[in-house]
Amino acid sequence: MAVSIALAGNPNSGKTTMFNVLTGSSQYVGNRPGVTVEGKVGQMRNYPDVNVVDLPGIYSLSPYTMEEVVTRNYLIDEHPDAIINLVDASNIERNLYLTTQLCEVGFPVVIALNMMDVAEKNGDTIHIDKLSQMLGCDVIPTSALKEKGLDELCEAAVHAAKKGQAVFGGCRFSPRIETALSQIEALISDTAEKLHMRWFVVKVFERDQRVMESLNLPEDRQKKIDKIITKCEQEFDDESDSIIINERYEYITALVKQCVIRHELGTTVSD
Ligand code: GDP
Ligand code: MG
Ligand code: K
Repeated sequence: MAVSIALAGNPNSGKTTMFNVLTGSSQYVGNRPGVTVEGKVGQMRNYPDVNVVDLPGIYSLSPYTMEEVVTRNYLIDEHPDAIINLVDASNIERNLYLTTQLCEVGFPVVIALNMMDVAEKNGDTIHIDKLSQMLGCDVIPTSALKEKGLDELCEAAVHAAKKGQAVFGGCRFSPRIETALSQIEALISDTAEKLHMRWFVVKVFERDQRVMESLNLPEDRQKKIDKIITKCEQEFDDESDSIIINERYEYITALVKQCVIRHELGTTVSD
């Protein structure tokens, strides 16, 4: 059976350009957001048994836009063998917000750190090994436009897909939130698919209605879960989904501080 590898990333991170160079297709490339709504499929160059799927551009795996829902459903229902997450190297903080979520879904993830030509022109230095180590997945510098890094990317992605080792990464949240997440996990662990457990647990904490419905939990468990979440919300004086958003950004800020040196500052981003 063919291996399938999905391209996921923010709008304008270069997914369609990458899809075209990896598959020899000529899909429309442009600056319009949301151009790609249905995932297009093509064969990976040099790998006849590998399919590449171009997913819609998204900023988050929340359920608020059609693109987000298409991508979520594709990941959870169709089970790609690996995800190539396109990250715009010249806009790394914003792009990593989605990365932290993709790393929670449970598939092997390889990051194509794209637009490296732009980052280099800006004089930025990105410590690839450190970034890879902190995120727990391979990071391959690429330029889809200049066709750089493509062989390395294909090799890493195919290797990850065939090895099938999921990334159980993403952020570590604060201890209080991790405690609540463990309590939720205990209440859904016999219903939610093990592969996607981290994803389900975080989504339940965020009170994601679609995920709650898909789990079809008995009422007493729903009540217990609600109590766990409400307690955190009271302690943090914030809604659960914004607690998660804030902690993701804190995590990314710390990560970028260690991995990216901006030219114009000559020092790390936050100094
Ligand atoms: P998508 O929205 O993620 O599918 O992104 P597109 O493939 O449509 O690309 C958005 C824009 O970025 C287009 O103008 C591309 O030519 C350009 N682009 C894509 N990859 C690169 C790259 O690696 N370097 C540079 N400089 N531009 C790129
Ligand atoms: Mg596109
Ligand atoms: K686009």
